[in-house]
Amino acid sequence: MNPVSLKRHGAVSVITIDNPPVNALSQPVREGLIDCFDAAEADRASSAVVLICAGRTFIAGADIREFDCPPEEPHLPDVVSRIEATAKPVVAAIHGTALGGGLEVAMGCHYRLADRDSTLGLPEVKLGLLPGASGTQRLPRLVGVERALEMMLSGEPVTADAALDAGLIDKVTAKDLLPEALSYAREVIKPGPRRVRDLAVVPVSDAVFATARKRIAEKARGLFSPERILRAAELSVQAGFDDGVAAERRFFQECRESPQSQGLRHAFFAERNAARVPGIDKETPVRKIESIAVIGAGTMGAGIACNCLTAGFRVRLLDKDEAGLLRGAATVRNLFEGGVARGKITEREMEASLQRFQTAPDFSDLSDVDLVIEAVFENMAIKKEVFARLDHVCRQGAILATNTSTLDVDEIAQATSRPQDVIGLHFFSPAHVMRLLEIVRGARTSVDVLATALNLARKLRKVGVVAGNCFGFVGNRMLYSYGRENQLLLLEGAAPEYIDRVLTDWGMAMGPNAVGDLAGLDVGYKVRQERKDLPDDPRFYRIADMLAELGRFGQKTGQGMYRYVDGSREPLPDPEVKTLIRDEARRLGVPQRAISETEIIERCIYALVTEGARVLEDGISHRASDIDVVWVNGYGFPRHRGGPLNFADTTGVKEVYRTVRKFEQRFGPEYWRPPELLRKLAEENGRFGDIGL
Ligand code: 3H9
Repeated sequence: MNPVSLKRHGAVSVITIDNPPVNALSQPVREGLIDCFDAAEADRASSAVVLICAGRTFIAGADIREFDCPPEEPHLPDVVSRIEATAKPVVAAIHGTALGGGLEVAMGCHYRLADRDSTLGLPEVKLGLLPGASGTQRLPRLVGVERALEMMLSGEPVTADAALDAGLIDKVTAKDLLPEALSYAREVIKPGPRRVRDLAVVPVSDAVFATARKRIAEKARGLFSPERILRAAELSVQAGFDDGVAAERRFFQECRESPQSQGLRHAFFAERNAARVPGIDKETPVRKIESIAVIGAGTMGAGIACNCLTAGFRVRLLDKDEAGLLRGAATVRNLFEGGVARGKITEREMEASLQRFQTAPDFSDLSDVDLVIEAVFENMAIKKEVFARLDHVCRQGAILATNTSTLDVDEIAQATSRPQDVIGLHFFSPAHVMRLLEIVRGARTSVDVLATALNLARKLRKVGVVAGNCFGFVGNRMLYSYGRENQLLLLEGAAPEYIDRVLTDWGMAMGPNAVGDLAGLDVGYKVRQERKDLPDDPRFYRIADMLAELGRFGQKTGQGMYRYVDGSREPLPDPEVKTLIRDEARRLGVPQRAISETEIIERCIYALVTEGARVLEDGISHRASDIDVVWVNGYGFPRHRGGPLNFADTTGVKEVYRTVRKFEQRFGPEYWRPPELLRKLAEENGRFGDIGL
């Protein structure tokens, strides 16, 4: 079926795009638009044109899937020019989201009318691109350079009302869109076409660009497309429209071919694929969740409570004593007040959320809740005790979730008489901010509980990724390998700040040593103390253990891998730690040496890749891209590299395998024996992205 159709309503031609799910501008849509505009232009009985979309949204952009294939005609910039060249007035009728190429098409139209609930934006930067269908030249003409830069560099959409204020659109309506658009089209027959390309750009001082450049250097360090967006915006002032568009086209092609855009596009689709879980579809029943109890009022519990309240749930918070409960309730309020102070929510929204919040003095208060999320201390005995009590008090059919980050979900489930209702919901700290929710499926977790958890993730505005049950699931299991290499590198002579600098330059949000201090070195220490299956290697996490035993827990004690002064969070290198490491290396017979940046990156990142391969081999993840989603959203892995396994694919699995073999020979097989899957992919010239579902 042709995704673009033309029908005349009296004197107005209506061109409708119907290309579900989001009316992306795939090749047949572009071709259909040219054909329909030609036909509408030729129709003597038609005096104006309305461009509208069927389904849930106006055009949400170019078809991102096509960016991996050779471009096919007609190209989008030509389609936009064709629309603008129409001799009759053209009205874009916008609902849902007009994004990227979608907004560029709308800006090619002569008039723009939007539904009050719609949003408009140029999010290309989030895909490592820049608006490539004249958006960089049209937006500054409509809203001014400063506002255009803000929208293009943040990629954040604006509301219809804000777009109207800014001059991006001409009219907002709360009524039925098509009749409103028809009436608007009849109104503009007289004034006729009005072309954005003919508008002058209001000149701005150089300081505007200098400020934007500074912001990019701070906030988008190492990213490829923001600088090109800026350059294109400069050209909107310095060059004529056609020259600006020609330059934008060149920049767009450079961006499209860049590894960064490939990584960001991979991350986009990986997040959407994560919701596809074998055995679960639209027909799978889900349980109703309206009220949630959170057990454990520490930082994590309070963050989870805040997240659930924001999503509209009723929340009860429980802790072991009154003091803990009061502290937890105060933390929840503080988190909301912080949101108000930063302009993220209004005072009214905060009050509305807090109205749904209660503290629960006792387990018996949990008898009617739909879901319990346990966030108590990471200790199996304590967790089992909590679950046994929950089993006793909760209604049948309530979902019992544990926020454990490492422990065996099946063992916890065995403390109840209803293991089918038990699941892991692993939140990441701060829970009201971090986007990842690792959903751990126990051996007996029922399918409807899993489907409900996936729904819950969406409601909490998180990406839910399903993982099987094993130590640390996907994220923390892999973190162990990454952290192990960091710890060995310390003994071998790389300073904490050197390792952290190399890995953050590579793109990690924080270095592993700064992360350890932030999370608390006592936390990992206690987990290792409980584990029975650690390698028999005196070097294994040795430095972290020593620091924890010295009471150097990190930021909270003012000393850890780094030192901190006057309550500041800035990590300062600590000569005492260097001496401690050097002495311990000597004691253990580990020679210290100069270590290259490449070695640090390869050892830390390939440790992630090899463990990721094992996670796949063991069936803990359904597909490689789920692992990527976990690392990008929960562990600060650079999004523009797509995730550890996408990074392996772009480096070449063969190349990764060769290096892992080299490490095996040099450092021994215990940590570096290549997983079978890695060997097989390397031999077959395969990619992680091709395996799984
Ligand atoms: C661009 O326009 C470049 C131009 O400047 C220049 C070109 C020359 N393409 O997110 P959802 C799929 S760059 C292909 O779950 P929601 C998505 O994969 C583009 N597919 O729904 C999913 O598929 P599936 C600039 C797309 O309601 C399904 O649609 N535009 C595209 O939560 C539903 O998506 C953007 O960056 C696409 N453009 O959110 C906008 N968009 O069901 C990207 C979506 O098989 N899109 N799909 O998994 C979004 O931000 C959200 O999808 C949107 C809807 C807000 C529209």
